[in-house]
Amino acid sequence: MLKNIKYLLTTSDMKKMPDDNKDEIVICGKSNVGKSTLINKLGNNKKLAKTSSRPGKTRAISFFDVDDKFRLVDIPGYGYANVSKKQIIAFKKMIETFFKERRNLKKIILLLDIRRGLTEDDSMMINFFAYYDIPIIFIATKIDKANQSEIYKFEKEIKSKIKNAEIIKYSAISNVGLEKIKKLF
Ligand SMILES: Nc1nc2c(ncn2[C@@H]2O[C@H](COP(=O)(O)OP(=O)(O)O)[C@@H](O)[C@H]2O)c(=O)[nH]1
Ligand SMILES: [Mg+2]
Repeated sequence: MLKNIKYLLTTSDMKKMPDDNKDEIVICGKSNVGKSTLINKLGNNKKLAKTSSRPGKTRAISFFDVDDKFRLVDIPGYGYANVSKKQIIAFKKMIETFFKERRNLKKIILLLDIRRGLTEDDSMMINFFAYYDIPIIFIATKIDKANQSEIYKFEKEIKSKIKNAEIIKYSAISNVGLEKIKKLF
């Protein structure tokens, strides 16, 4: 069970990232899906990771120390509101390099908005992680905003695409699923 989460640094430069053998668990997903909110919840600190109601603001990779044992990594969302083509290409390149070269990387937690289901970008990321043989755990966020039939449809869609997918249904409002998420660490 994780206790103390500390913000370390934010960078897009591989050379500036922590240089040790600690494991890293990446939290990723589309912009606005709830990544920063989840990190804040896990660390019990509202200011830990910046949350924003305006999507697409985070543009570098943030590292958080957990109990001096491992790190959580907040990867910018792959939704591209209000950015130039040049910025998108640079961003994609940075993300790709990170997943290809980062030896500390052990697990991916992919957040999906339960009302949106899998987007093309999500599918692309899933194929990419599968290619590099990185295990993925799915968290369906914002279930407070979905009704039973939307939840059913979402689970059916994921399970039809990914065999034996582990899906945790979560809400940062009601805290449903939070205990299950904490047990992943
Ligand atoms: N209703 C609801 N809103 C959420 C939930 N999680 C995050 N949000 C809101 O969604 C917006 C984006 O969250 P943020 O954590 O910044 O997303 P990020 O871009 O993935 O880091 C913020 O306004 C959050 O308050 C949730 O489980 N339920
Ligand atoms: Mg964020």
